Amino acid sequence: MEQNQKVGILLPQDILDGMADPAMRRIGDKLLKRKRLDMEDGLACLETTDLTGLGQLAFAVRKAMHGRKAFFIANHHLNYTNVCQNGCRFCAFSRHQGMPGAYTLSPRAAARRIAESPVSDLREVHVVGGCHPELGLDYYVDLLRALSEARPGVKLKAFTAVEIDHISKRAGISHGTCLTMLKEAGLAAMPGGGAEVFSERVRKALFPRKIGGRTWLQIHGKAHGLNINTNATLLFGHIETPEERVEHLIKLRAQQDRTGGFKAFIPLPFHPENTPLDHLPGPTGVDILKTISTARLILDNFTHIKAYWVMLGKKLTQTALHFGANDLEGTIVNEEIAHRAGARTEAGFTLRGLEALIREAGFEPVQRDTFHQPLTGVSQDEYDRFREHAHYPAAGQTRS
Ligand code: V47
Ligand code: SF4
Repeated sequence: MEQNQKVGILLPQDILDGMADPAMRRIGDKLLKRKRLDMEDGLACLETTDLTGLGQLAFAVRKAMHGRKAFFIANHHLNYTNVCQNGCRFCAFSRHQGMPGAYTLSPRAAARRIAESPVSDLREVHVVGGCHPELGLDYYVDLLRALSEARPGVKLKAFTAVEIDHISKRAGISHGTCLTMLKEAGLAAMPGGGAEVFSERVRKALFPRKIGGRTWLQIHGKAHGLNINTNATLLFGHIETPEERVEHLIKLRAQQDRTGGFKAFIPLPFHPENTPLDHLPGPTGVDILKTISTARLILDNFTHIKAYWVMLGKKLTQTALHFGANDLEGTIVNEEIAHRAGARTEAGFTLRGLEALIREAGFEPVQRDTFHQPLTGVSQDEYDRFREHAHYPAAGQTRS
């Protein structure tokens, strides 16, 4: 489906008439008329007590776009360093240089890890790390080159806009030059992390050393101009208000109208453990589902909404497929960021495990590539041949 193309949805009038919340009926009417939702609609979605009504609306949109397909990818998450100078208050992953537990992988060690990845048919490496105060442009170029050589043909979805800004500043070059050089070294796409919430109030309180929303959006726009597809995220369920959440979604939608290169949106529920915000409870399951549905409805120009199983857990991920999500991210292998902050999910899933998760939820699994193209030629027989257990064993913490 083309970006910026609003889909016609099927919502029988009796279903709309039966919805308990008049706001959900009004929004359903707008969707049928292909009208764009606004701040008031977004707030009504987040604040409704009619979770099933909201879910029906989001499911109708998801069904019109993707039928019962649910996408996933054979990928490996690699965090090359946890050393970071930003000290965001919601982060349990980063360490200051020299602190116990701080690590930085050499490009060779990172490449070895990917060469030895247990994912049988690896398609993508998701590469992110902290803003290291000493690594130079050469390190990032060498890292991408080493990873490309480790598993030729595998696509590198690398570096958030926060890292791009950091690398550019340290090298004294523009974002555009930095992205061009990294693209030449093998960067195929960019992940959506680092967006947090585009609210200056929240930024000042929780992550004052990180780039603001305007710069984050500019960098993604620049990447889109260079034919680098990117993703977008929202970190929610901490101190942000419902207005700030909806404003974030509306800003992403406006950027997508301008530059069109976003592939997927991933809502990230805040995990408080081991962070300075561990007194906060994190969002409830209902809030997570509402946020996924609201994103599906507001982001009419985003094709894919990911239910990130690492942060949602298996059961809520399966439910999220009924509330607007159509993608699960991937096999991942060894997730660190959410697990340091208390995620109780497995570190990774096998292809078979993801496929089973999707089927159990009543959907049709479709393996995809980094650019969200469905892969053909991966038959049920091939999955069966892998004969893997559903999860990878928890990886050790050894670093070089
Ligand atoms: O940038 C950090 C967030 C992001 C916490 O683009 C936290 O395909 C919750 O962006 N609780 C990393 N969230 C994850 C991410 C991502 C994951 C999967 C796929 C893609 C994609 C992107 O996680 C960080 C930050 O925004 N984060 N700490 C925490 N305590
Ligand atoms: Fe650093 Fe990212 Fe953690 Fe912020 S969220 S402290 S930028 S690693």
